[in-house]
Amino acid sequence: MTKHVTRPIVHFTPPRGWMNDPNGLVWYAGEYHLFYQHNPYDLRWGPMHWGHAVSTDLVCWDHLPIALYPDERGAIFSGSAVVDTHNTAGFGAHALIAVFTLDHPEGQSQGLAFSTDRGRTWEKYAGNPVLLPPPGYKDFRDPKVFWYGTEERGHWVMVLSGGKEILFYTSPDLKQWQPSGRLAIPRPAAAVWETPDLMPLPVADSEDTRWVLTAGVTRGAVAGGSGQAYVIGTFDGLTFRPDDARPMWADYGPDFYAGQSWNNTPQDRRVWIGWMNNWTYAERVPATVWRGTMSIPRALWLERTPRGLRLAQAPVAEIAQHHGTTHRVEDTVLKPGQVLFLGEAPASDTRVVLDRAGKELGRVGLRVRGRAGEEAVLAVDLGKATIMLCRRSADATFAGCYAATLPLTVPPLDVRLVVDTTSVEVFAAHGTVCFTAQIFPHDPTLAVEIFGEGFPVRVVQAVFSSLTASRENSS
Ligand code: DQQ
Repeated sequence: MTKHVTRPIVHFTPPRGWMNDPNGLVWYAGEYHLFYQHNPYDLRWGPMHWGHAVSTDLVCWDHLPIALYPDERGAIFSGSAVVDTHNTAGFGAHALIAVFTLDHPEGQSQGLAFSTDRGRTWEKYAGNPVLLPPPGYKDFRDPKVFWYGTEERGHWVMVLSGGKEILFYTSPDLKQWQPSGRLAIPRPAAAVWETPDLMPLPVADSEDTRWVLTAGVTRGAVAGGSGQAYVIGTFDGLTFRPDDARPMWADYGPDFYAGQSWNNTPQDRRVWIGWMNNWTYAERVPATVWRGTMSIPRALWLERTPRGLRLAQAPVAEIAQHHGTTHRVEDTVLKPGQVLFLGEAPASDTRVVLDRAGKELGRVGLRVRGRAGEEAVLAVDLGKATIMLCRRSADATFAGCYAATLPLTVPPLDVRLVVDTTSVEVFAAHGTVCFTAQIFPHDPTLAVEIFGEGFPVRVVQAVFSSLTASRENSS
């Protein structure tokens, strides 16, 4: 018997069929475009198409017809999209151009498609493929393309996966590409890199900007299976040089993969989104009509910490427009064993600031509780500055504990928790430690509460807001 699955309220899901990686993220003429790896015929991965949706606020999405279908050159694997403001490619000024991998039994190559009607219809470039792999490269996929330089003077940059390496190319017109660098980042045994992205990010409380290279690793990630890594460094328009080649984890939970950021966003705001899943079990996640959910879109920046620079993330500010009932608690001391109920809803956004209540540092946690006893528990040891998310489930596939060390001096500690019917996303310590995990409660009404252990803890502030349904996601 197939279990009923409730659609998330503020997270993107496809109308039907299978979805994996986000693709072609670009803002144009007031709309955020979200394309995605899509098999419309099945609830499993298969012949890859690009599904398509648009949004004006990154939370409410309107589904559009499938943008790209497989053809004789191959299935349409992951890639990106740009606005060709100055018509460098010759498809028209301000054309939207998608750059994607053509996956064919004979090999992987890169192709183009363009749209001159705000992304409503797409035409594949007759000269595809535009880029073939160097000899010996079987993995050659997931091109992230962006414009480097000033609006008048610059070039296109492509960063893509070469399996064990990240490869860099440049182009004047998106059609002719020259290799400009390659980088081997240490990776778990037998894993390959996928879906890289490269972006400048501001350092909080400074005028500084650093470049960050992100990529997914297919196996052996911090929470097991696939996961999302990053390195910080410099980029000269040709190639990226890491400060320290050892990758760090963008998310310590099991369910954030193939993260990609939007091109061309107003005010250069950097926002990314990930596929909220793990290749270890993605095809076994409970499903009826559709399978696959995106993370909440997240703003990105860098934080200086005693352990060095760290990637920081927060749900996009637009999520606040979807706050419903709000419950606020100010300055309360939580005794050991005490539970502070904050609220109950299928979807919620909780912000908490915790501090010491005396000399001794207690343990404190946030519990997400389903009505049939399911739990996801975030536990923080303020003394050891460690944090752990545990999800319990009747199905061992979706159960486990995931841990991290907080890079900032705590307390005080800030935690943000976004819950949405089948998922929990945690943003702790100024967003420097994130956890994303799917959960599968029988009843999607989920309570959020704070509990203390060991010694008293001060809840400086706790604000719980239910999240209200968006137009299409709730249908
Ligand atoms: N998914 C795509 C590939 C990519 C992988 C195929 C990552 O392009 O490398 O669906 O999840």
